[in-house]
Amino acid sequence: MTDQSMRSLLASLAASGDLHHVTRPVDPRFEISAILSLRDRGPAQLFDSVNGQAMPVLGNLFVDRGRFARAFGIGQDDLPAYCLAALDEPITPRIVSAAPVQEVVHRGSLDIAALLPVPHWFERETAPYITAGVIVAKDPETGRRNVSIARLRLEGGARLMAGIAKNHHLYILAEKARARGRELEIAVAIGNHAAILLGSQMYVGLGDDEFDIAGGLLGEPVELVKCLTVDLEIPAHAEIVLEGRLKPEDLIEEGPVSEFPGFYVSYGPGIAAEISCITHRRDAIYQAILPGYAAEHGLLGAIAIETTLTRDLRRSIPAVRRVVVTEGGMGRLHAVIAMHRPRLGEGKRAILLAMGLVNLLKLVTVVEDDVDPEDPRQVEWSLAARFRGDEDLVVLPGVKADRCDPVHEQMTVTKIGMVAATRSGDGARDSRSEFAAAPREVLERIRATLDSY
Ligand SMILES: Cc1cc2nc3c(=O)[nH]c(=O)nc-3n(C[C@H](O)[C@H](O)[C@H](O)COP(=O)(O)O)c2cc1C
Ligand SMILES: [Mn+2]
Repeated sequence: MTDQSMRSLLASLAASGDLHHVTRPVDPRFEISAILSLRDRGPAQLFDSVNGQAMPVLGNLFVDRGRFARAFGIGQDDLPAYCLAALDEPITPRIVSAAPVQEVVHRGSLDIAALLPVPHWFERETAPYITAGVIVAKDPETGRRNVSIARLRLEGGARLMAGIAKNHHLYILAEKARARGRELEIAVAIGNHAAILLGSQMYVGLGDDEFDIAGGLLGEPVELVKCLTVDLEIPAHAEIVLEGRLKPEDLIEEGPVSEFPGFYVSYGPGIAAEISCITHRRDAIYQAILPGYAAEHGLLGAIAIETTLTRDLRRSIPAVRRVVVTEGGMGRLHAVIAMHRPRLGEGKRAILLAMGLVNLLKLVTVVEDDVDPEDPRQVEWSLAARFRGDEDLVVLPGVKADRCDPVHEQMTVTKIGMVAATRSGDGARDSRSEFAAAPREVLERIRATLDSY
């Protein structure tokens, strides 16, 4: 059986020197934020000593694709196929009766800020935010489970505030509860295996349980345990769980909050939540995800978009091999689609389909699969080598935008597509698709023995 906690990954990172212990005491107010952003690409950071707090804080855990591959026990090249397989073969969770996450139980009048070392991230944000909280809820109509992340701001005592986008399922569930004059039970799991975090981000339908995808990623059912004060189940191997209710009639003005483009935004009012119980492991580690324009925040969304989009594009256009949502594009707005010998016009078709399927995408570049779509240099090389501005460019002004797009006007944006592919027609290859190289057999022989030279 797999270790369904985040701890075997921590042990593996420690063994390879990819886990840095910050032993010097840090202030949860801005200091953790500063250290994580200054070390955004390096080893995971474990803050052993947080002022005024008993629990350590872990940050920058999933800052590159290799970390996800390591968590799944696979090679990094296999990650895209591995994620696709999980989407195609979801596994239903299993309920267990005892769980490490319920070793310690706090009930009664709770002060979240005293129990958990929640960082205050940025200067103009008015309070600390829980950023790695995976929120479980059930549809008041159908009883179907939903799992997703929304940042939760500390409002004092047992109160929180969630700013949820109106198109997200969790918002739709809260609306359904409000229409029935009810509150929406939630459980928030902090400190999770990669499968749970990534599963929570997958673009699946309303009514699809993201824990099924997480099970696919684990290769076995996610073990869930029943909550103590709400009728929900949460990952048994998480570090910390908060149980409570969203109160859809109780709105709190959010004010400035950081968003993935890196700027502050003001979305208006968020929904209040009241926490009734906190449980955690005896030696719990508080996981934090640096929000804003940061590697981990970007990558969680990027891999999820890539996986669902690859599946959906391939259903209509088999020549699609890979989709990469780029880091410079904030892990949300720009994608590269690698296609195998696209027919004339097929690249443009993939662009239109991708933009239609994922509202966030506004710059999509098609390359051929003889280049690595993960490498920005090779993508630019493709533009230099294969893109003709007069014919291979698609410009679509006035398309509906996501609320997060930094340049949207009245929620619309200009979308751009570029096809950087050779013109092969039906089978005939352009001479400019043939790379100059030594004979294949020589290359292969030397490659196999290169270390001896
Ligand atoms: C670190 C992190 C923080 C996020 N914070 C929020 C948030 O505050 N509000 C929100 O609406 N979505 C947020 N998201 C995005 C949602 O979790 C994501 O779009 C998810 O797929 C929504 O799922 P749902 O439609 O099932 O609710 C965040 C994602 C990550 C990775
Ligand atoms: Mn959902």
